[in-house]
Amino acid sequence: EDGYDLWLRYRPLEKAVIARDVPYASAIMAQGASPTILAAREELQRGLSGLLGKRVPLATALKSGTILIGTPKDLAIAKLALPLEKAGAEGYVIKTVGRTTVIAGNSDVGALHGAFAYLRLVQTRGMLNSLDIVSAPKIGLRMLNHWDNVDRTLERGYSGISIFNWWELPGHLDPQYKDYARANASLGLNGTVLTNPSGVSAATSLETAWIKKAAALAGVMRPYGIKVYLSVRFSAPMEVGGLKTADPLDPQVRQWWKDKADEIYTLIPDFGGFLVKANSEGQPGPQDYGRSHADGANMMAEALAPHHGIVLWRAFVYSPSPEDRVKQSYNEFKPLDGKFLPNVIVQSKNGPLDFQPREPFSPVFGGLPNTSTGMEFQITKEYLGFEIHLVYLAPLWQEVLRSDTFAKGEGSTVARVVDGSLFQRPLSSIAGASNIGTARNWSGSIFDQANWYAFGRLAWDPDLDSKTIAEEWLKQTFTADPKFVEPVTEMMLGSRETAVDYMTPLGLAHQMATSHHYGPGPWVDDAGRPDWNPVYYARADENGIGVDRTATGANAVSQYAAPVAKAFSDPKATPENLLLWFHHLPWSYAMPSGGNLWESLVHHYAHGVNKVAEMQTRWQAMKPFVDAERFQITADFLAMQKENAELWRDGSIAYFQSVSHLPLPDGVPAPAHPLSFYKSLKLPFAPGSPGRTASPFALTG
Ligand code: BDP
Repeated sequence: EDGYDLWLRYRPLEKAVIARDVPYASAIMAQGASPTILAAREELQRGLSGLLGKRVPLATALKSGTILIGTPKDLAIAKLALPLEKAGAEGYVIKTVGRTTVIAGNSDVGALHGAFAYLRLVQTRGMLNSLDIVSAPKIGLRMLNHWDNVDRTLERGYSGISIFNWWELPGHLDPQYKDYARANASLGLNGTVLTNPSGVSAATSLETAWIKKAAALAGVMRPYGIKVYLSVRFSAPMEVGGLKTADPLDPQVRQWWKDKADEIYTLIPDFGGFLVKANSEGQPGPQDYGRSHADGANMMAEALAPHHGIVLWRAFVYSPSPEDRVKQSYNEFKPLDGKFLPNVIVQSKNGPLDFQPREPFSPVFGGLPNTSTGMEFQITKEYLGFEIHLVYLAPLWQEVLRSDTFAKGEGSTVARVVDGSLFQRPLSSIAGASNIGTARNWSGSIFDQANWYAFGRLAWDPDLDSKTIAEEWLKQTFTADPKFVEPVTEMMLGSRETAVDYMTPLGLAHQMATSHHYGPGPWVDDAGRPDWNPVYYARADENGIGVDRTATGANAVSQYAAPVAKAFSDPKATPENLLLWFHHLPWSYAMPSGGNLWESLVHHYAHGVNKVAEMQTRWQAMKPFVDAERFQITADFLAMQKENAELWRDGSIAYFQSVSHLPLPDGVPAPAHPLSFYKSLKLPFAPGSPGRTASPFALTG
């Protein structure tokens, strides 16, 4: 098996489970003939036939064991008095009525989501005899953000090239597009941004010929309830429209965006809207004309509003400035709170810096009560070992979503900001920077499929638990045998902390080598800008390490609500895993968990490597449960991860020891090589390395 089937494998269940399930799934009756209902029927038939090991027929009359799917437009469903009022526009009810299973939504897409949920239930070996399920998504817009360039290179992508073959579009629709839509719909995702917000792709894709290509993709996504969005470049009126300016207050510019929006909606009537990266990392934006982010966003919002389109305006902005980089996004957007039109969402990365293995939550969440604030996670693991390292990201996302902003007192979690309920916002959204490419297994590695899966599941319900999600994914992707599922779930759950340990323990961040971000580079101090340098984020010297972000330093703590600020201001109250993010402390600082700071730091690196070795051993023991191909790629990658983790450990220890001049704690072996060796390491073939890609994005620190 090569992994192409993802979690929609539908291989036959165990014989006993089949015997148990067959009486409840003997035929499928779909009410309605829309493309969406037909897609749901097709999926049910394909899924059940595979799982039950024999073709499940379509039926036109209800019999014992029939699965009935549709909406209350159908009288048979309407008269069942299902609790559909709790299912919302996109959710579903699954209910056993006598010997019939009814899968219903208020809309066809709701029913489709129900079909996928039902198949998940069957695949995870749930009981089918007395179902009574109601589910509705908690977040309105649930989308992937592709950082795919129109030349098909992927920014920060490690899984081949873009699946969107712009050259062949719109003439040829690759069958993979439909499988992509199926996979996303199975998670309940309802949007996809097709193009990269950085670089010229975001202008090119607004040319008429490219809009037609996007329209063809929209046609494939539509039955699956997925709207397409485009990234747009702020200067597009000049690049595409030939205007002399992109000033958002210029009437001609405003007209250009209106005309462009009208054109797009003529070709894509259900187009979702625009994603914008402006005045960030060299991208053009309203500030080039002395205007604010609100001026820029509102201009686009006005153009999209007649068509019910949305502007997703990224909050990831920072510029060379003496101000602490992690404060800049909040500083920029806080004064604009309440100034955005209703169809604007300010989309912030989860942390105030940049998709690090661990950061505190961004103070933008909770800080903008009068602005719809969307979440942006990174599914592609730019800072977490690319496709090579086995790192299950759900625990990271869950940690963020469950963080309490205290914006309206205790319980004001990030999840409640993002789902719009805390501030009663009209719009809510969550986006994941995609890890999908042309690799046969989609994500580059098998275990990175779990990150796509987990993102989608958390987007539907941010309160889901990472353990539940891991178990679901494993059962559908490999086997339901507890001898496999239990140890591998445990391995997945620990994998993120392991990466934190060998890369950036105790609240360190951005210690990655320049530009590609794969290996260690804590010594780097010569990047293009101070805030692209790892030394900026560790501030290590012979006295200590860490960044003082309390009132005596950069005062980033002041951006959080009082109880949070108070905790982060005190090293004793700051979670140990964020200690050096907020505090500069002496090497001799006594750690609550034992030992001093220096010893603790070194131990974390060593522990991380040991944990990777444990993952390797554990995976070897799983050989009997996994097919050869998927077993081998995972084993190979774990071996590569181990080597890389050792480099992280030894390179980091060698560097910090050169600064602290302290002896290594007992039992920790000295780095295998002198510091100069680690400094000399180059990764010329790492994706994203300078010279390796023709893509137009600017590589950053
Ligand atoms: C950084 C990446 C860069 C992206 C940027 C962004 O290194 O490639 O363009 O984030 O999110 O982490 O815009």
